[in-house]
Amino acid sequence: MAERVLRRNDMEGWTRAAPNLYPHQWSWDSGFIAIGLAHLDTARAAQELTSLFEHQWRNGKVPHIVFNPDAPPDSYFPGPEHWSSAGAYPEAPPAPPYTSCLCQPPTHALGALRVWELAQERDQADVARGFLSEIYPKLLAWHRYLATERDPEGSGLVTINHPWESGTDNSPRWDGALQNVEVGDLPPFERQDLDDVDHPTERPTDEEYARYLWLVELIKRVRCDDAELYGSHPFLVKDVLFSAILVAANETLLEIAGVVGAPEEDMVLIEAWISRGRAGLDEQWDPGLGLCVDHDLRRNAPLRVRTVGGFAPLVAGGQTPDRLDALLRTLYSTAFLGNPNLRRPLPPSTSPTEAHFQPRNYWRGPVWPVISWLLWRSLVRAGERDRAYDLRRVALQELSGGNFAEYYEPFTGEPLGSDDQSWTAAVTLDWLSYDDEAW
Ligand code: 9WN
Repeated sequence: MAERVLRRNDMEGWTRAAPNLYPHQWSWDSGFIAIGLAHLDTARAAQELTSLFEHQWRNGKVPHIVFNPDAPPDSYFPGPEHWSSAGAYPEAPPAPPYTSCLCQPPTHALGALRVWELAQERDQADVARGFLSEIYPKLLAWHRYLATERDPEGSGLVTINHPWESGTDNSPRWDGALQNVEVGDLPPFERQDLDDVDHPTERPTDEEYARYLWLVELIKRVRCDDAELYGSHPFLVKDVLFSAILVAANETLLEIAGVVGAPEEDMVLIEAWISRGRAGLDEQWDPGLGLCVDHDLRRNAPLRVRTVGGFAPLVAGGQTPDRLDALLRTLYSTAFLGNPNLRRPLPPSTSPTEAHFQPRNYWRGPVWPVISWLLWRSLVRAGERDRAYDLRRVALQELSGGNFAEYYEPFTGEPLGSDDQSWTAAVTLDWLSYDDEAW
């Protein structure tokens, strides 16, 4: 069934994130989708990433959406016309197809390495090696962009300009920082996303959307110039989960660099990014919460909320035994997997102990299978195989309903948001490939 979802969402060379709600190519979805496709077809999995990177900006940025020119008008808001000046930005590639001016967490190297690993099992190492040689310099340029333009302080932490860049759009992680954003003159807008869900409470509010659109407007006004944004933009946040995914992606890039025979200086650079990233995350550790927290650069204040983003150091790996213990204590506490009201011990996007927790609302409570997969992968890498095994088993139970939903209500297991979400199907395929007996 998971395979069928990916085939149905295949747009010949790239995959739409979902059949109705998301008819375009999303950046961090593609990294996960490549992992799923790697189980089905080496060349097609590789193509998922090469097609996305065809639209990489000149400064290395990978846009968060590549708009499908054939999608029906009004199928997604804000659609290509909203970003249409993107073709005119100095760093943007020629348009159409139009791209958004934002970016999302760098899951792409994780996808690329999985293509390589599985291709070897299928006797397709040559195809995959060719793909890695082609994608490696693009991945390096992408990670370099994040390490420089998005971290001029050299803190090891990536700065985001918009909640959409985090991928966890309306998480209460951003509530404090969004208070700095005063919405200016915005033309009236009509949302499309509410048509594709059962109830508007599953999606962000209109007030949140107004802020999102206003931030886009401000980014467009400075022609997406990151240095200018540093000076002027009201939403400037160090995102710990984004930064941790970059560390994980850099570890993977190091492996890819080895396969393609990259020069020694690249290895040294990538290793430095990894150490700097882990050190930056250390600085954001909040002993009271037992989690890592984001940092609002505008107010110079930590954003203290219990969300899955706080497990960033687990995702980044390489933690001391004490820090790993502290993270696991929080993960299995009543704030997360040990919460007695959960239908299944799967990580709610926001802790049910938080005042802002809402069990049906998008990133404010529901369980997202891709986030469970990320934590599962992190547990495996941390040597916590039994815990990882349990997480995967329980996640697959929830997915066996066959909806491949975007997210799930944590207390009932009800599928929410879009059905047939590509990245949900993709991580299902990856989980299914692990043999219970051999575990
Ligand atoms: C805005 C596609 C994307 C995911 C994001 C998720 C949601 C978009 C939206 O869908 O965001 O980018 O319109 O709500 O929050 O993580 O990449 O699946």
